[in-house]
Amino acid sequence: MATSTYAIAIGSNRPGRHGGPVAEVRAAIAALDGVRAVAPIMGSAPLGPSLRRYANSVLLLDTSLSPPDMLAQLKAVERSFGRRRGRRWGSRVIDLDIILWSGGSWHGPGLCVPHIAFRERLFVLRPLRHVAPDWRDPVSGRTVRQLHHMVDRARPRD
Ligand code: A4P
Ligand code: MG
Repeated sequence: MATSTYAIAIGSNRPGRHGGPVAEVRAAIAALDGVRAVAPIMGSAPLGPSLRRYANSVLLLDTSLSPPDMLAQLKAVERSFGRRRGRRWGSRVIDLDIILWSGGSWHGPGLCVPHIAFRERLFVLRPLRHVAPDWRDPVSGRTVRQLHHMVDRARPRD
């Protein structure tokens, strides 16, 4: 029985056994249960030391899993995709982060929801806006549309 909804961010900037980053993102979407909406897969410049471009998306899924159990399932998918522990922000076949949870906030060992950095990240907010523009961040009180607008406006333009 579905009791809550999660917004999950997906990122890849390394080829794996499914193909290039876009194929890895597609395969991760297919590996998750309860998926109800998927944003377009978007290319983005890397934030951090990695030089490889990312493929990013966001999906909404309905589930009865608690946040720690949801995270455990995401980590199991990451492992099955061959992700290895390495340098923080290093290249990765697949990265799955919990961005928002319909239950609001969750703070526990190794898990913080909403994701602490999502409000500043265009590579999360752009796809998130496609699937959940009206979802209100329980911490700032702003909608995803408003958060996206703020970051997009502050972005340097050439
Ligand atoms: N953790 C705590 N809260 C959460 C949450 N809400 N969702 C803990 C998922 N995990 C959460 O994450 C480290 C630990 O954070 C987890 O073990 C979990 O217990 P990780 O995914 O294992 O390691 P990481 O991804 O290397 O570190 P981190 O800090 O999550 O990196 P980010 O912030 O995910 O950044 N540039 C572009 N363009 N696109 C990207 O997708 N991604 C990153 C990774 C950097 N630059 C990028 C992109
Ligand atoms: Mg992560």
